[in-house]
Amino acid sequence: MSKKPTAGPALHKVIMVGSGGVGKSALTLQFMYDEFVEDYEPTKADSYRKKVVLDGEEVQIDILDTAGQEDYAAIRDNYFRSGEGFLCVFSITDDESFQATQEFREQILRVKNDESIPFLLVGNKCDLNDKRKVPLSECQLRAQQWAVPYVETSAKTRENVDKVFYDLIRDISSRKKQRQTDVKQPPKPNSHCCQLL
Ligand SMILES: Nc1nc2c(ncn2[C@@H]2O[C@H](COP(=O)(O)OP(=O)(O)OP(=O)(O)O)[C@@H](O)[C@H]2O)c(=O)[nH]1
Ligand SMILES: [Mg+2]
Repeated sequence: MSKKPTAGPALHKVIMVGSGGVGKSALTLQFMYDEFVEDYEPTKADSYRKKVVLDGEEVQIDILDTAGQEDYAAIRDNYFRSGEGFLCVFSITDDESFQATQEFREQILRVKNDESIPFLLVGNKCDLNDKRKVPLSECQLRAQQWAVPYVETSAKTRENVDKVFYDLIRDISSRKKQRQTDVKQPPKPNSHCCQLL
């Protein structure tokens, strides 16, 4: 008797976005391998895959670490299209990188055409609080305007590193489950429609 093929663990696709040097690769490598990379080597594009247990269920997370440097801006659309969720990273020590998140957000919304795409605003390098250039209140205000969570991280100390990845994949996963139930349940008959007497 032929067995039904069993589906593997769900795969969730996360994209790291943000200006050059804010710590996208450092966050990714800390999450993947529990190590902090001191050297700055600008990324072109790197992808990673990891199995994790999310609320008791095994899932796979696919991380695309994109280039922040402007030289690579033209290829971003293609990368963004494949994303199911985004970590939009800036450095709390660099106001320009905070201002740039506005453009990243706009580009993501344009490419995905979905206002409620899973998305976290991430203020990285929070271990360098004494060099902070972006007030916490400004970060929180922007996140509130976008209706997204704001979390501060440090790829150096590992603070909130797991949190941002897990919160994002939880959001991606619950949206997928919601869509599946929407498909299974036919729309309820419209209570306003006419009845034949
Ligand atoms: N103190 C501190 N340094 C960090 C942190 N995250 C990253 N860095 C440092 O900042 C520099 C840039 O980090 P990357 O992760 O390479 O930056 P990126 O965003 O990937 O840059 P691109 O690949 O050019 O887009 C490196 O020297 C890192 O060691 C952090 O949380 N705290
Ligand atoms: Mg990088």
